[in-house]
Amino acid sequence: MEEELLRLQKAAHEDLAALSEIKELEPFRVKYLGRKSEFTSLMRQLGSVPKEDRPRLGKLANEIKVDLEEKFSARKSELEQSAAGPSDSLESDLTLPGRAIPFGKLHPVTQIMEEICSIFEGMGFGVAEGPDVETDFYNFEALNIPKHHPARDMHDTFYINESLLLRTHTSPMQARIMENQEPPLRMIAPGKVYRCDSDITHTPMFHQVEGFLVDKKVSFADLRGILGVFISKMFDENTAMRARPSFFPFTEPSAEIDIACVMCGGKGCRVCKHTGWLEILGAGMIDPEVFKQVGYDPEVYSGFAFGLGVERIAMLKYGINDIRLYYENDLRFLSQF
Ligand code: 2NM
Repeated sequence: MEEELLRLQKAAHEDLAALSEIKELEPFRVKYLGRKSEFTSLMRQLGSVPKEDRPRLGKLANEIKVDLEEKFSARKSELEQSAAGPSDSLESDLTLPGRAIPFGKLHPVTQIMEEICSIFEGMGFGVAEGPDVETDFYNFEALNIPKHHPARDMHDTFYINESLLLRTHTSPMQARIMENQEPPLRMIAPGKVYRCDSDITHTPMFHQVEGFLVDKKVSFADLRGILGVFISKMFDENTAMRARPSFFPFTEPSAEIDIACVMCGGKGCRVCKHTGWLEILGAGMIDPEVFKQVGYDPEVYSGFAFGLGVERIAMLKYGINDIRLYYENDLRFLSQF
């Protein structure tokens, strides 16, 4: 009896390993596990074996039955899996095109800011960033804008308390640099600035790049030279520029720099309000009062400084007419640049 059982188990293992198609599964089941199988009839004969052998043989027969059932169902799922084939499971269809990974990109304001900085770096300027929260002293006092000076009204300042505020320009950083370093110096200060103002050409936060150059015998011609190179690299190479007299508390004389309108080339259009010119930055020769504040001798040193609004330059370059578009986070707008 025991030999019979083990022989049957061995034969079943061999048959099972040889199975190669789903349709062979059922005949195998009938042959080895069905009601009329040799195995079932051996089980029936258990009743007639000597009483002392019955428990041992019964246990063995059961173990073999469980073993065959397990191996049968494992083989069954193997065959079903391979019959399903790769085209039914998307993950392994190697002919499908890959899924594209969308790339992010820099904000248009960041792109223009980096372009401006790299043009000035190309002319030997260093780059320094300062704190957004400034003291009244560096934002105003050191730049020749004392308390109650009417120029403070121009800035629409966000105050934090009596002596702290959100910087209204990045020039406080330049005052800090002049306090700590001796000329010759040429630096730019890029960054966020804040003014309480909001319409289609103003947002309460915007970006500026301000720069300055200090040495012996620096003149207004140097200012025109450096800014002329900047304009020809930032816009078309032959873009015309002009300087108009203006006023800033920290420069004397002061000027507003215009370029020939990028839309009409100077003929006059809606963008330039039919003047043919666009204002792109403010500049001037640093006021001797600023030099005194930072401890430079205005008899020995002179220098020029300038400031430009990054959003405005990006608007002119890309033909954008509403500054608020930059800050609505609409990817349909942002992904165009
Ligand atoms: C402007 C216009 C004119 C300016 C002045 C200075 C400093 F700190 F050197 F005095 N930095 N930037 C300046 C001069 C800024 O923005 C329209």
